[in-house]
Amino acid sequence: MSHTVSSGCRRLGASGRSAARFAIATQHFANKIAFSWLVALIGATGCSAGELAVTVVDRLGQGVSEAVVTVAPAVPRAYRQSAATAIMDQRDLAFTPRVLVVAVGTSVEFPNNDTVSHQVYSFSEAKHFQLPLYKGVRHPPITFEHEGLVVLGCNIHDEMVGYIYVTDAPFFGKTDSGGMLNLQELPGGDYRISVWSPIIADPSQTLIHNVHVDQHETTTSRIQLIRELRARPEPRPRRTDWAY
Ligand SMILES: [Cu+2]
Repeated sequence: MSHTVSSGCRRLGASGRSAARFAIATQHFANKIAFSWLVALIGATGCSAGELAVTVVDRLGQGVSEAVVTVAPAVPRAYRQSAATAIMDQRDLAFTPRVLVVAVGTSVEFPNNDTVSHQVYSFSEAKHFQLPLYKGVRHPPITFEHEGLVVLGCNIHDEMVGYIYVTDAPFFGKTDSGGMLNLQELPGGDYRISVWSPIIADPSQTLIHNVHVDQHETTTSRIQLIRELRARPEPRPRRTDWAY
């Protein structure tokens, strides 16, 4: 992994404020990037924050897409997260998106826009729930109050698997098709980057990297995996405690 810092201060001003609002709005739709209200406030004050560009590459240097990247201050500090909503749809006998990353406290809808009924469940420690067989009639959203990985299954279609990564980190998102994620408006300081994906096989301790973000700068961090990607995603936990 390497870190570099480029010079130059991107003027935030009005465009920065719209970017922050846009980022908050995208949380509702694509869950690409999340910002706390605090960070939005800092963005509104002008050029006082830095950017962090993270790239996740495999052993051959190819970008790894749809990897979850979370960035938290090395020294924990309080961030007030906004109450957010997100969507984990079901289409063509699959969860869409396959991987969703949300802040602790986010409510997630499971609308089922498929042509068949699904019975979605999770047995993960971070959240146990089950949505009785449904199609058309929506269940109320499920709120994820605890940090951790929630692995989704469907009781009808065993091949369906999806992941909700619930984080209390103030900055997070998923890498794009080139393995890149840009996070904006980070207050300067030391941060801890964590990476997760159902197809990444590296031990979790090697997927944590420390980085220093300077105000007014763009810091880049390239994280190269040491193991080959999994051919199949990590399996979901066995249904050992079916209690519904
Ligand atoms: Cu199903």
